[in-house]
Amino acid sequence: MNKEEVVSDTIPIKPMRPKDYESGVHPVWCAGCGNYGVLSGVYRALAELNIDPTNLVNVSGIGCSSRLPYFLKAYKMHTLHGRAGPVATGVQLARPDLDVLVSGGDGDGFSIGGGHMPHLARTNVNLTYVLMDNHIYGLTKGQSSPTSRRDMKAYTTPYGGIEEPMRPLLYMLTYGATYVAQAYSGNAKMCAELIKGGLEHKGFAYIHILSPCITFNKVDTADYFKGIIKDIPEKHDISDLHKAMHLIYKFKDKEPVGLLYKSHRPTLDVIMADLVRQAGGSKHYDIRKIIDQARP
Ligand SMILES: Cc1ncc(C[n+]2csc(CCOP(=O)(O)OP(=O)(O)O)c2C)c(N)n1
Ligand code: SF4
Repeated sequence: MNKEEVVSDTIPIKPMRPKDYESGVHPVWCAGCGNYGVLSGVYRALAELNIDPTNLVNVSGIGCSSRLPYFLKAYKMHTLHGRAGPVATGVQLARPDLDVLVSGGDGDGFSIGGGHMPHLARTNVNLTYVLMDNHIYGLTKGQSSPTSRRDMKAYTTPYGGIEEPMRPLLYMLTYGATYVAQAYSGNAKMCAELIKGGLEHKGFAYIHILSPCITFNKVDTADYFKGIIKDIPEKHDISDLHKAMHLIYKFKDKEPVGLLYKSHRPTLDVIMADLVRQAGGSKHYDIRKIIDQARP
């Protein structure tokens, strides 16, 4: 559907408050789960931008974190494990006028969904991806994930893991994401600020949120996460990709929190619209011209 064909509601909405984005469905997360801070950050970011819930689509995969859309007043899709990104890409291309938010976990995004991540970033699809990283598979009761530390003993790795954790921020920078940020879920204000920036950004915005699973990850606790985070210095140049990567290495065992990188290039929907224009595409296009190409 072309943007012109979309009948959009242009009536200004009343000033929204964070609680106006509550869906009425009570969160099913364990008391003390880090994801509450992320949800609160999402509510606040949306309120600050006064986003109309009828113009918002929240797509998730599978996992505890992927339950987030149920708690949010928006159009929503709870899809398949690892597939939120591609489904959200379809939503964004079909309706570029909507705000598209993806939410999911570390296993969802970087294990089963890991094949999609590079292409979300490199195509610069205009959506905001909030990934809740608890260094474990929560919903399936505590198996190690691609971000688990090697020595963590877990459900299927009782003697510790056999491989090193991956580095999500470095991956996303390498894949070409145009907005890369990290926060800790205990700081809902920072979550809100970075999610807001992601929603405002035209392009693929990736927000990595360290979010403790108090029930199954007894190693990477809230205190552990609090101890490893370190603010990105104010003087950091967010437009310099090399400096963003360098900062991650410079911080060594610390995790940088704040906005790491931001740049601009055409988004997938804009490139696709240009392609349609170049090809003379229109909904009135004579389909026989295409079929005739196959004439013997
Ligand atoms: C195709 C498929 N494989 C496996 C599962 C089982 N499964 C459900 S949730 C999940 C992982 C959850 O971990 P994560 O994505 O890190 O989210 P969390 O629950 O920790 O928020 C898995 C493997 C599934 N639902 N579908
Ligand atoms: S199992 Fe872990 S991630 Fe899932 S709701 Fe409970 S604390 Fe949160």
